[in-house]
Amino acid sequence: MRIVVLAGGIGGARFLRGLKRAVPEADVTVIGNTGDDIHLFGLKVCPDLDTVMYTLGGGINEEQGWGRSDETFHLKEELAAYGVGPEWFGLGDRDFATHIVRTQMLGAGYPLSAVTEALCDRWQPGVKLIPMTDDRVETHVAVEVDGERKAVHFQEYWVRLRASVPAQAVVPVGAEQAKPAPGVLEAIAQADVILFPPSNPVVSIGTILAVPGIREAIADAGVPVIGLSPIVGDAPVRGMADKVLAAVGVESTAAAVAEHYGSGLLDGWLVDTVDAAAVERVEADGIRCRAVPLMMTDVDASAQMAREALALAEEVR
Ligand code: GDP
Ligand code: FO1
Ligand code: CA
Repeated sequence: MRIVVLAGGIGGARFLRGLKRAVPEADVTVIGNTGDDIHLFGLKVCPDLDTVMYTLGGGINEEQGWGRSDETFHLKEELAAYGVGPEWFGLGDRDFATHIVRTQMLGAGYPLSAVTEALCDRWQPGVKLIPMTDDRVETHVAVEVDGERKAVHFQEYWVRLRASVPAQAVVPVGAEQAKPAPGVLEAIAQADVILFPPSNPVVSIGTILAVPGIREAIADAGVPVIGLSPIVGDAPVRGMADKVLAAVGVESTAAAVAEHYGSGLLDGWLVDTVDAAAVERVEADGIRCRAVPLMMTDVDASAQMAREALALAEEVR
């Protein structure tokens, strides 16, 4: 069975680790978010692609959920000694190597999809990992600081500002002109099921869906599209998804996120057992809904979530 998963960083990666335990890994194609990508120190950094690659390849910092295990920060410290920042973004020495290889290959003319494949040759994530696009897309967030409205890069909003100021708008700059990377539309067209893991609905899955052609291909695929809620008990399990949901006028509840995707896109939706009361509301919107445990406390729990998503897919098929 061919499974396509749209993934952000930590939420997507942890779900995929469970999915790999539930199905043959060769069946899985992951379309990764690149809206979080940022150029730092002349290097191209792709946080969400790397989080998926390191998590599935065994190189992730488990506690943090991003960056490399067994990491040191000498290079960052040396750069800071020259007064070269930003200091607010924690790039470690081991991680730097990934960005150097990526930037070098991009400079030599390889598209990001080919570079990602080359990096995955080392990490062997098992699944096929494709960036949503080879074109440059950068999520920017409109904020008001000291009475002045300005746009900041998503990473600056998320990491430096810690989403402490209200997001007035979230814009995937460049998305409108972007084309899906080679293999993206083909994987969707050939899929037997499409999954939205508990990734951020706005800045992860929303950004992937903003690449022209991807949303349409999913809606037209004619196969079950099943999502898992990243909102449990009316709050994100981790991170600040509530802040970017507010920017698009969506309340932070499992039901509201399902409605945000809509029955035109979503056939089934899993909410956590604490949100069982939401099932009726979601089903009234024409989306089949079940309440099951959705906390990815360990790989077994994530694998069980994956099985529940696939069972719901069979129910709506
Ligand atoms: P990011 O790019 O690193 O922010 O990761 P994603 O976009 O893939 O996922 C972020 C979302 O994962 C957040 O909104 C969290 O609420 C959600 N999340 C993290 N851990 C869990 C979990 O154990 N269960 C559920 N249901 N959601 C989770
Ligand atoms: N997240 C942080 O909260 N602080 C950091 O300093 C940070 C550095 C970082 C470096 C490489 C990388 O791949 C990811 C990194 N992240 C960091 C995580 C990442 O930027 C965010 O979790 C997501 O993009 C949010 O969606
Ligand atoms: Ca992300």
